[in-house]
Amino acid sequence: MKDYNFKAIEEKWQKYWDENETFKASDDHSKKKFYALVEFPYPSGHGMHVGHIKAYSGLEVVSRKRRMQGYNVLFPIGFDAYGLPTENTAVKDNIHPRIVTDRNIKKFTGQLKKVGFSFDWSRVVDTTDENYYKWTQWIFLKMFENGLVFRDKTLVNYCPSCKVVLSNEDSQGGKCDICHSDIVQKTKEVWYLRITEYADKLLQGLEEVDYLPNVKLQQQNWIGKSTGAFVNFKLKEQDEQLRIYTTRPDTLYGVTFMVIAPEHPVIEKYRDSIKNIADLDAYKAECAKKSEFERTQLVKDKTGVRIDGLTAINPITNKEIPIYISDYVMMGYGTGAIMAVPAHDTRDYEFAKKFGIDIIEVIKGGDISKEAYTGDGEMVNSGVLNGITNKKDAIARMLDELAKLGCGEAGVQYKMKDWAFNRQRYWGEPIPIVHCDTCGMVAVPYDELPLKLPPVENFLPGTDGESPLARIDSFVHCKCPKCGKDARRETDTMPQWAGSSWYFLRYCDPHNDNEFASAEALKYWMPVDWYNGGMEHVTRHMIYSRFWHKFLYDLGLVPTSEPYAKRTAQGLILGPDGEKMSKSRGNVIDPLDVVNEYGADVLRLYVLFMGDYEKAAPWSESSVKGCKRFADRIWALQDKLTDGDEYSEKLRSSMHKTIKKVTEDIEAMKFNTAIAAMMSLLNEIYEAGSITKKEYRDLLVILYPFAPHLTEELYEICGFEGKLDEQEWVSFDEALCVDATVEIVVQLNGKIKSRINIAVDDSKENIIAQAKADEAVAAAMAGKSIVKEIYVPGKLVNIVIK
Ligand code: ANZ
Ligand code: ZN
Repeated sequence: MKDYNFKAIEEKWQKYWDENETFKASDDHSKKKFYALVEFPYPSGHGMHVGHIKAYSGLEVVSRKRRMQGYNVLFPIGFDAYGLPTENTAVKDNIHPRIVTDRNIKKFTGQLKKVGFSFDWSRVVDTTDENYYKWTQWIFLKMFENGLVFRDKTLVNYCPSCKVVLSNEDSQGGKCDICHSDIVQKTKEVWYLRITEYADKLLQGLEEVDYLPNVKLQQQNWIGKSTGAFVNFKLKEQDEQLRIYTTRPDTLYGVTFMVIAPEHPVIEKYRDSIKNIADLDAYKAECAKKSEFERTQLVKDKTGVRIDGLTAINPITNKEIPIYISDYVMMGYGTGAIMAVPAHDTRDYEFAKKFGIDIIEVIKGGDISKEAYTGDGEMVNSGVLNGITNKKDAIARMLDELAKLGCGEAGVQYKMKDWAFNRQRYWGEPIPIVHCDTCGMVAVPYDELPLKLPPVENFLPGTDGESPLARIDSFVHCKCPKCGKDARRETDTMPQWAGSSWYFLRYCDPHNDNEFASAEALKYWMPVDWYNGGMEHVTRHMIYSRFWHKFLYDLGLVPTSEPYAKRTAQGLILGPDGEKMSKSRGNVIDPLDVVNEYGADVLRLYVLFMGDYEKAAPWSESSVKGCKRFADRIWALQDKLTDGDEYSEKLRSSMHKTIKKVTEDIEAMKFNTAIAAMMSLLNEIYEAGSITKKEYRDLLVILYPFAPHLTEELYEICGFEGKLDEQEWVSFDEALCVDATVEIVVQLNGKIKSRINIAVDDSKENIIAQAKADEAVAAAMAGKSIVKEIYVPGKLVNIVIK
């Protein structure tokens, strides 16, 4: 037997797969297809992380198995390459981001190949490639044409020292990530995509897909649909209505005050008639310093200021009620104004207690002298609603009433906001819009796409938060595509989420110059059958891409309404210390170190063996060594090989059971138990002392998706027919997988005395007789009389003695 020289073996097979394009998806659309998608990496300068390996290894195993099961498998990879780290390296080292990106992609490609992933390397996409972002711009223009793109003012995080607009991630804790000075909020006009128009479709679509329950839940919460009513409250002093959003119109009789967000425009509008405007201004200035999280999530005393000079009238009772401003009401949700019902809303209750406002009970069931009652019950003090005993009927009745009075109607609200779609940096897709004084915003004509990123000398953002593109006169100055007059080009670029919003479509037909993908290719490959990725991407990325896909579906450009039929997620790999891996902790494991020391097959086995696939698990060097030992022992089986095209008597049942377990566990992503089953089969083989050719061959087949290099090599060494990757998946006989015998315990007065093997289908009498005949049991029973005999099938015999 030769030594297990994993380095040479892995190199040999990687070269073979590369040269033969073994994993290239076929264009034969008559075959049954399987499209497995993993989240394409951002090619950072640090190279691959072990997290990438775990994320890709799951569907890697499924894909290899599916090919053996006769599917035409599409398992593509690409690079999500626009983004800040690359740009920051470019600025720091004064190298063009294109060069940095190419260098990083090369590094990632080499690393991915070294792990032996069976990606289709002929379909690699790079979001920063002109032939790719041309279509990102094209889809954006389609959205623009269809009214889904607009401009609006927003507050952005701005660093007055660096003079740049920062993302939330780059300005955590209110400090600039680059220079650590205080961030200020600055008003800026930016681009938005009207994703809220798709809120209902995004919600409803979740009913047709097979996502992990937690993935669905997170998306539902992100969309955050709320059903309620809009109600208009008249102002006493002005000819004006204050509109509120409530989920509880049934509590209108209990409204004793109103609260509006400190930024509510009504304050500016009636500035001159508000007597305490200085107090309001001061309160508002305090609020501007706080984040939404600080305002709404932190437990703290309620604060606020009553508006002196504006009074509201409850439309149902016609009573006058005071209006306050308070930071617990947000301008960005509903209408930025609420009707407050202190008896039945906890926040309103705290506020009323602090400010000495009336609390009127309208639902029976609690004790409002102690706290707000938020449960259901009989309506009281509520005019037309009195006597109704449940929320649903009371709401319906109140909606009728509001309609009659003409002061309110049912409505829905979403937590999800429109998507701020812009960056003021260089390394992103240019937004293909021209500003013309006469025509307004004009789309760059489709035949001028891609609108290329111009070469620049200096990638640093411009002052006042302008993109570096704003400094390039030849880019900015252009003619209006509509009227031909002088115009200015938009200089913002798209956010990092743009390119990943449709990459799964490009994989279907990546080299198409005329369309983002042909209808035929899309019809065959879509939807993605199985998408696996991180839990951190199930809201933003997945919602954004489902939105783009649904938009294209509405235009008739993609064949399915949902892009992903199934979605799973892997758990994090923690450092050996059980903490999140990070540079500063010094607990980062480099996957390439593991490949060099133990081999790619061992790395692959280990990341799948380390625990439940979807749970977090710490790195364990000793367990890596355990996987290496397993690989070594598989290799050494060559020496135990005997002729025989059948399973041996001894191993037959174990072979069938293991094949069944591996076959089923892969589908359920229970990779760890699949590997454990092969490990225990291996132990049995060593106990048996030999292995037939047929047994070895079939073991190599089921181990192949996990450890493809090792198994391909052994398959060749043993002289089996063809190449392993061309073989069919092995089948098992269900009848031979049932346990014939099982071990049960024998107890005397409830204490375990012995264990015996019984035939599962044996009679109760025989089994009890067998138990009593056991040496240890018989000895302990000598001279005692039997009170009772109990048999729990397949588990135990208990004999009660005196
Ligand atoms: C009266 C009321 C009575 C309310 C009651 C609740 C309970 P969701 O489910 O999240 O949609 N609200 C409305 N707009 C708000 C804003 N901009 N900032 C803070 N709070 C706001 O919650 C809707 C409820 O949150 C609304 O229903 C309103 O208070 C409050 F017994 O109106 B409710
Ligand atoms: Zn024009």
